[in-house]
Amino acid sequence: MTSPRCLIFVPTYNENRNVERLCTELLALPLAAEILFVDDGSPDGTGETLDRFARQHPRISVIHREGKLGIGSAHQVGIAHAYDKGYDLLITLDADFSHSPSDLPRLLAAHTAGVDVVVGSRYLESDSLPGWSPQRLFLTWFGHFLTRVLLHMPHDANGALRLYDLHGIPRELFGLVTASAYGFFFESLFVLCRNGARVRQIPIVLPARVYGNSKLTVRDALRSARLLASLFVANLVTPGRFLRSRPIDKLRPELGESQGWDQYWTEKRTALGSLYDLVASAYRRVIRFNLRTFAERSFAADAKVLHAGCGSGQVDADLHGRLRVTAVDISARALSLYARNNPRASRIEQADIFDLPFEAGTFDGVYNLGVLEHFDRKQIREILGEFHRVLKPRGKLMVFWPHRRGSSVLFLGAVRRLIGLVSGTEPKFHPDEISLLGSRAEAEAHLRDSGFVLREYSFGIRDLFVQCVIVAEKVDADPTASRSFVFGRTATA
Ligand SMILES: Nc1nc2c(ncn2[C@@H]2O[C@H](COP(=O)(O)OP(=O)(O)OP(=O)(O)O)[C@@H](O)[C@H]2O)c(=O)[nH]1
Ligand SMILES: [Mg+2]
Repeated sequence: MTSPRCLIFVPTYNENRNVERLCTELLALPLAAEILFVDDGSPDGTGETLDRFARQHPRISVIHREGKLGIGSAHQVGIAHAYDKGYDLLITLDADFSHSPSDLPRLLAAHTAGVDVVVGSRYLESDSLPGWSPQRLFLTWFGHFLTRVLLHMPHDANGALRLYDLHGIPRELFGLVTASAYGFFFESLFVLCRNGARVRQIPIVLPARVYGNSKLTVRDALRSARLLASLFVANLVTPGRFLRSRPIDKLRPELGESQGWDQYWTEKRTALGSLYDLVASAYRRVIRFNLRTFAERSFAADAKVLHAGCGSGQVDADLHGRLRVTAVDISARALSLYARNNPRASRIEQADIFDLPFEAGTFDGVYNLGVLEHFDRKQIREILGEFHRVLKPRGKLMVFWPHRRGSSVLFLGAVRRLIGLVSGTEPKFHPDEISLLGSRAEAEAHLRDSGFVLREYSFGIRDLFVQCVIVAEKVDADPTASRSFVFGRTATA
């Protein structure tokens, strides 16, 4: 068996007094690894020193960047390079000798079958942080405490001494990491762990740097704290955001502008938007249960069902074990969220619910949640007509439709007016809801227009009086035939 190809990566910024010795020690290790530096235009001449070494030693190479772009973004460059060049393993470390090159063989030895990441940890043994100032010690311990409690990672998530098994880790996972500065370390380990990476730790001793200055500023620490808080909230509200996406089966760019829905599905960054998301996520737990209950009652096991207007699909996850779900939406952005939240969906494709790309009689069932209220009566009739067409005879339609006097409508309306009074402008939490449902009779009228009969209507405590749940059945072959029949009877009456 050939031994794995290994790349050692080191980011540098003003490390001129360290890199010479570092290169010497790395080259002397009993490893046939290549060594890559990413230097961000260090004013102290680090880049030139490294270039000199690279000329003398073919195993060393240097990437120069224009200015100080951040330690996290430097690591991303190293990672991309390692994947691009087909390395099997990537080892990363700091240049300031807080990570000892002599630890690298131990890091490699800890990489056994089934291990995706090996992390050097300062917290496995006592006295691992000699020579550190009390402030730095406190900051380090506090950071570790927060990543353990808020992100549920028992590891030393803030260190750079790591080994990545590039075959075990899908490259796209690093694309989910957003931090360009020090937050990169805990964010990347968090994303890897959320996607099932197996992490092993080895104890390391991490002495304070001898030469040069720390590049960690108060601003960096605050940025990390903000990122940590936002990861914590996002993990509660939209946990699927951190998961590797399943590919979308078909995109239709010819559908063009998504009528503003792409913008709606772009992650909200405002404080108010986050608050709305937090409330919505609590409610989703209720709706998820309700959806599962009604879906079990309405659709037979293994039924082929269409989720028409699937959005981000945060409540769909329980359905995929029992049903074969095809999910469609006009917004490509929504579909990428759906794909992350629902890796087990049968099919995900971009489509217009007014013009579904499926043959007549394709599905046993059709469902959606919070879609129809955004359209006017004529449009609802067209949409239901399409659902009717793609359903098999006696196929079921299940719709979650917010009620005009639903608790969330009343609550959000009051919040909006209150904020409007205080700030002068009323915020908009979601696209306009022009056709909220008022009664069972209204639901029946909409359905009758399109060739369905109502089988079940529910509005109650089970979902805290938010949405009506309607289950209907396709009763005739063609809604236009149904209408002429009704008119005919009226004419003869
Ligand atoms: N390319 C690049 N490297 C950086 C940047 N910021 C820091 N580094 C390097 O990243 C490694 C870690 O940085 P340090 O300043 O030692 O950060 P630290 O280890 O958290 O802090 P101290 O050990 O207290 O100095 C070192 O090799 C730095 O030279 C950057 O913006 N770009
Ligand atoms: Mg350091």
